[in-house]
Amino acid sequence: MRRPFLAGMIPLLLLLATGEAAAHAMLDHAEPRVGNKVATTPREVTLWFTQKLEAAFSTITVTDSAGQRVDTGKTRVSGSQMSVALRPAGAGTYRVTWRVLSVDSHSTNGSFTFQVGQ
Ligand SMILES: [Cu+2]
Repeated sequence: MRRPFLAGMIPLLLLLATGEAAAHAMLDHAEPRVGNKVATTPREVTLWFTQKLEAAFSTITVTDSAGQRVDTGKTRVSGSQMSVALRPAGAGTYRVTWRVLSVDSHSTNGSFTFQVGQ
């Protein structure tokens, strides 16, 4: 009986050991992809996180090469995913800045860029 019990404990201990680092909502991936180049301005930017988000305190802002806001200001949150629509804008480097509050009440933030153009 002893061996199966220990074997069962190991994944649990690993989970507990890494739980602290994995506890916050971090950016998992994005569309457009982080650092990627797309031909035309996307209609919206969507971010996926490692944890569910609190809608009231989670926002995305997107600025163009001139630093002007190009997002509509209405971030939509659904589970661990959030998106914001973009106004039509030209070629250049876009910066996506995000701030989220995860359901465990920790806030995290970050930013990345993507390119629009041929
Ligand atoms: Cu956390």
